[in-house]
Amino acid sequence: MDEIISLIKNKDPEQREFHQAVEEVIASVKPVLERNPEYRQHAVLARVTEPERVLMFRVPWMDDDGQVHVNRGFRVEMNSALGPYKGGLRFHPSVNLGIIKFLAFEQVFKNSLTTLAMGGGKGGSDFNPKGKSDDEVMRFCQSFMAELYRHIGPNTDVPAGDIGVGAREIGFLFGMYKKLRNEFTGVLTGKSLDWGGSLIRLEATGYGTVYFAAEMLATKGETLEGKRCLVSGSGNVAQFLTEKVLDLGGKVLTLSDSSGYIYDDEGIDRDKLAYVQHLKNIMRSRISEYTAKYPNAVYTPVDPLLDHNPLWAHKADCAFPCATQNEINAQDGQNLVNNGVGLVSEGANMPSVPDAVDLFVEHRLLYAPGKAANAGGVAVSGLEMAQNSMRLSWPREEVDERLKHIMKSIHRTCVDAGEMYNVQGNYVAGANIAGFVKVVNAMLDQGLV
Ligand code: NDP
Ligand code: 2IT
Repeated sequence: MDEIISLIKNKDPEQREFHQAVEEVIASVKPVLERNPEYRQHAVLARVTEPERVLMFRVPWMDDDGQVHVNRGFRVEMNSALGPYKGGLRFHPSVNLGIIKFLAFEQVFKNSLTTLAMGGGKGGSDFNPKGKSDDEVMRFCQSFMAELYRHIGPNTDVPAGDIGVGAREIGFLFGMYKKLRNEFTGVLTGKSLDWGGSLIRLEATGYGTVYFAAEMLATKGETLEGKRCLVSGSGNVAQFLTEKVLDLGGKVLTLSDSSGYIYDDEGIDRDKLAYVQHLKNIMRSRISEYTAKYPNAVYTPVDPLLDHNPLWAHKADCAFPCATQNEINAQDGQNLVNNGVGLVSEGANMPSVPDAVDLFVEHRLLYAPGKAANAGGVAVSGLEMAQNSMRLSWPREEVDERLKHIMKSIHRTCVDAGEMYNVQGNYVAGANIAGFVKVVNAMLDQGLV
């Protein structure tokens, strides 16, 4: 196992996030490899950590002043043992191959946990949609799809949204795919409801992360009622997570963006959440504007010199990181533990650094890693694919019931895998083991391909 990790590091030394994701999974599945010596002969670790295909392409586009720009596009088709490659597209200036590979790797095991037939992939670009006009975003999306369309399809690879890719971008991408292929198919998920989208997809990641938290609390005979919650981010996942925490009687104290965070001791209620949605989704403005309307709340800008994020240093019961990878560092993890936070459910992908994860496990927090807790988003994408195949759309209640059922089943699967390998209560090990075993067994069934 050490050999595989050093091989991966030597091959692509700059891909730190990918190394981090691989190291966590390998540490968890050690007992599985020891119990199943045939896995070694079949080199399952080497195979599962090498993408089936990596696409990297030039994306030229023209801004509103006629100036040409060039961005880099990516799609990592990581593993198709369980179904077509499935996973989101991220548009953010920080995007590089290492980040897309880590996200694609995580996606493989996440999708495996959903119970649906989906392989894993991820893509995106270092394009920054912030401050761009709708026309500029459209031209960028069209150029991106002018290359991507030849690699994807409803039975091959089905992208969706992630950071910086929402309904607007999915619309532009879908339109271009349809034009180039002359085909109206379910090649993307997260589509608008009028033309093939699924009810609840918009809400699914946030709702699912809270459903998973509720399942963990239930193992202790507790609920979210009255719990004080810290939430980071203010995008798609954070917004609908907040809504579901409110539905279940909890109180959300914080929201953030990459510039800073707001703390509202009275709690962010439904009216305040509607205002946040207006600010972020319609005005495309900053979370700092919250205090203009609600002056009792406090806005704190990000201080890059500080060794911790003060958002995670408030007294609370639960924490829901919903912004980005490695947003909870070791000091933040320690602050959460010191302040008596008993539950961390990750809406974002890999938001906690390994030292923070170790602290959560050591202190026996109810800690759900992203690949289990945030799987509701891709699960409802899977349900969108199913509805598209049938050319039907299910009512809201039905999709929500299926989502709840899937989150319950992921929770049970993690608990069972933990028990089978003597790591009771460790959802990281449980999720990695269960996700991994299903994928590698499918790979072995399908021969050396
Ligand atoms: P959005 O683009 O809707 O929102 C992202 C939020 O996170 C914004 O508030 C953004 O602030 C903040 N953010 C992004 N990058 C950074 C950064 N480097 N530092 C601090 N804050 C940052 O994305 P989503 O809500 O869809 O995604 C949030 C997380 O959830 C991601 O980790 C994503 O991978 C994960 N996820 C998303 C799913 C989905 O269905 N959408 C499914 C499963 C996981 P700002 O506006 O300043 O950039
Ligand atoms: O990280 C994720 O699971 C997503 N961004 C959603 C992927 C999807 O295909 O819906």
